[in-house]
Amino acid sequence: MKGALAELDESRVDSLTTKALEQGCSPHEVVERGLRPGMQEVGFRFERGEYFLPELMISAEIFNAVMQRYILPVLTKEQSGEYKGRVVIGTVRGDIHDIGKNLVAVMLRIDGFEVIDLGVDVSPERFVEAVREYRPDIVGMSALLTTTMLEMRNVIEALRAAGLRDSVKVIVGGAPVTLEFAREIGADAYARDAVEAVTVCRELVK
Ligand code: B1M
Repeated sequence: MKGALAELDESRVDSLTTKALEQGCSPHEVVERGLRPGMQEVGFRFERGEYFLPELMISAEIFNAVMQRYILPVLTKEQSGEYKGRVVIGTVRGDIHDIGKNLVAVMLRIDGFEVIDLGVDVSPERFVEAVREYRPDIVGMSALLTTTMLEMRNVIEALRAAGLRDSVKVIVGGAPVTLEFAREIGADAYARDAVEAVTVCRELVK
């Protein structure tokens, strides 16, 4: 699946996804062991100059299509009814990567969280405004660029300056983000992937 996605071969990704699900792989395994490594490989090819922006965009389209066709229908069947809390989530300023953030939002909704998705390229001011407006339990930030992950610190600072930092828990994630970085900027939590994000958010609202 990784190879098929890296080759941008949508019909093969389709058939391998179907096969994996039929053979009992969980949607999470399909994403984390097949699709996400495929996207990483596309990224490596981009770094090596073998792929360009159009290939990155095609990989994102294939990923989203497979999610819509196969993964989401299975995931939504697993929906839990119990309300767990409210999360405001967004990709930070300067960053338009949203696939990982969307996946985290979907998994949180399925687990019973109410999710307010602010979208991409979200400024610290917009995060602050949303915390005032929605009074969430948790603020979630995603970043995929080593440059934009630094915006996470600005959001936390802006929340502090607005006197709202103690009213919410902050969770951060995204490919370049680490637990050490999360600690350094004063976030409450970090998650490596969407499933871990759900487990961590459950802990944060306890
Ligand atoms: Co971009 N891009 N991209 N890109 N892109 C990366 C991130 C890159 C690593 C590729 C590479 O060079 N190897 C590289 C960043 C390098 C760096 O900063 N060190 C890069 C670059 C350079 C760029 C541009 C600058 C390229 C250019 O214009 N020259 C540009 C930047 C645009 C911008 O944001 N301002 C750009 C643009 C794009 C597209 C728009 C074409 C497209 C995104 C489309 C979209 O998102 N709608 C794109 C893509 C597709 C990628 C790669 C190939 C794939 C990203 C992805 O969707 N992965 C990516 C390579 C890579 O990831 N290694 C790359 C799949 C997804 C499921 O994983 O997002 O990691 P991920 O999410 C995971 C976890 O990280 C975690 O859970 C998710 C699910 O498991 N997670 C959280 C994410 N958010 C979380 C939040 C949480 C908790 C967990 O709590 C709140």
